[in-house]
Order: sequence, then C-alpha cells, then structure tokens
Amino acid sequence: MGMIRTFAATLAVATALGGMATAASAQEITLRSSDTHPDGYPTVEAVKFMGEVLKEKTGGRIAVQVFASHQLGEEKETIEQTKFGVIDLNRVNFAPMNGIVKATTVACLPYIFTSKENMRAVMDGPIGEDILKAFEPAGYVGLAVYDSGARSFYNSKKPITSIDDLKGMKFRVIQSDLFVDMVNALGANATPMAYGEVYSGLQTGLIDGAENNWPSYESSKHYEVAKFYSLDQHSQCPEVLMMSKISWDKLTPEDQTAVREAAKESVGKMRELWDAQEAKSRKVVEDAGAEINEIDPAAFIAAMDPIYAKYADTPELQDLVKRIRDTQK
Ligand code: GTR
Repeated sequence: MGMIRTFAATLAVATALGGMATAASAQEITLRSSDTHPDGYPTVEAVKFMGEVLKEKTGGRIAVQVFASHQLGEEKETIEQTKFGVIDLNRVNFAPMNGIVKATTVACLPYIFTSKENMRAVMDGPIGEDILKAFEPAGYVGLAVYDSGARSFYNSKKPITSIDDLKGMKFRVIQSDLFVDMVNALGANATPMAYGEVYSGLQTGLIDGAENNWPSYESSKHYEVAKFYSLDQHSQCPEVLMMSKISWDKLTPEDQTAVREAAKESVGKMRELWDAQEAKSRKVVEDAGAEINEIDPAAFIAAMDPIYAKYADTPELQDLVKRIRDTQK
C-alpha cells in the first residue's frame, strides 16, 4: 500500500516518522524523491526507472515516488529536507552540494573534463566512487552520478564571442560559490538564484542571462527570453541521486543493497535518455529562433587558474584533480 498524502500532511507525518512512509502490508515502503525538472526530463525519468527496478528487486515491497517540477521546493531547500529525512531521495546537481560535500567541487571545476566520455569514465570508476562516498559524513548517501552535459552562457542581449563580451553583464549562476567566482573571474557579474526564479529574472531584466545545458535551457523555456546561447561549455558539473542517511539507516542491509543496485542500473538508462534529449532540445530551441554560436574556449580556460587555486585548496581535492588529469593522458 503506497502512502500518498498531501505535502503538508506528509511533512508532518514524515517528520514524525523520519521521512519514510511505512505500512505493514505488501508495499511496505514508498521513498519520496525530489527533482526540480518536469516529468519527461531525463533525470526524472531515470529515477522513475530506478523505482521500477527497485520494485522488481524487492518483490514490490519498496517503491519510489518522484515529485517532479520542484513540487517539494527549490534545490537548496530540498537538500536541507533530505538531510533531515523529510525527503528520502533527491536528484540535484553537484553544484549546490559544493559547500556541503567538498569533493563534489572537483567535478564542477571549469574545463576539468575533456569530453562527455571522459566525465562518464571518471564517474564510473574509483574517482566517482570516492566522490559518492564523501556524501555520507554530510548526512547523505551518494547513490549514482547522472549526466548534465556542459553548461554554457545564454542571454537576452547579444552573442558572447569572447571574454570581453561578458564584461559587466549580469548572469544568474547555479547556487555555488565556485560558480560565482568562476563567472566573476570571466569579467561578468554573478548572481546566485534559485532555478525557479530565473525565467522571471530574465523577463524583467533583473539579470541579462544565465548558464545551463541544452535540456535545461529548453525545458525551462529560458530560450524564450534569452535567445543568445554561446557554447563556451565552462562546466560539466554532473547530477547526483542521493538518499537521506536517516532514511537509509532504516533499511535492512539487503534493501540498502537493492537501492544501490537499482540506482546504478538507472545510470545507463539516464545516459540513453540524456543523449536523445540533448539533440531534441537543441532542435526545439533552434526552431524557435535561438541564436547559437561556438566559442574557442582557450581564453576562458586561461582565466580559470585562480579558481583552481581557490577551490582545489586541500591535498585531498588536489589529489582528485590530479587523478582526473591522469585519466586524460
Ligand atoms: C540543471 C540541473 C538542475 C538545477 C539547474 C540550475 O542543469 O539539472 O538540477 O541545478 O541546472 O541551474 O539550478
């Protein structure tokens, strides 16, 4: 029996129960999962797929219910609620976790990965595992890393063809100090802001632009109010599927294994969906009149030295950077 309640009621009960809805009969556990993206977006569909796998593995005892379209709140708030076990599962970007799980910072550093394949290989291997393990002391269990493509600038004013074009422009950045400093280092003015506020920020001129990947640029409809998309590809900061440690600790070791395996199995599915979505989204925005331009990233890369110095500032983080670089030799 799945437990579907209104948000307010769930909050109250979930707080009392520590988040996980439990019942005695056939379907015993429903894990509530948050995502800022709408139904149909690859991250949302991948977590639904994970839920199907988990159901199968547990003979229908454990289900996942995905609350899409930031129904449970903007990313920062849901990250807090996940820590307290009010939300069981959460699919967020690495960036808003940068201040909470330092190791995530490394994967968001500008131009750290040389390609999508490089990012995937690193995340599938021991480096990815070490980053996921680092979630645990912070109160989360890192289950899987998902693709997020490459983030690039878009704005309502003009194509960005060189660093000089960024001077004085105001860009919303994802909520991470690393991104604030990165964009400021490029000569623009960075404003961290919740994702859900960006469309109106662009519309009213509060900000000139933002930065994101193809599927987000499209599904958020930001292309309607910021038609210049300039492919500097400054970060390939990936997505994470994580679980509240409080919710995790309530599962038996067998069920924990099932959750981990189901999450891992969803990664392949996510990648398939992602590749298809990137192409689809590109077509949608181009058909709608977005103006796309490529950029030679050399000058952007050169401007990033202070960011590496500031954010890869411990021997552990420097070691992770070196291990990633070693995969590129
Ligand atoms: C997207 C990411 C979201 C959210 C968003 C943002 O690429 O998938 O989880 O972090 O960016 O810019 O806030």
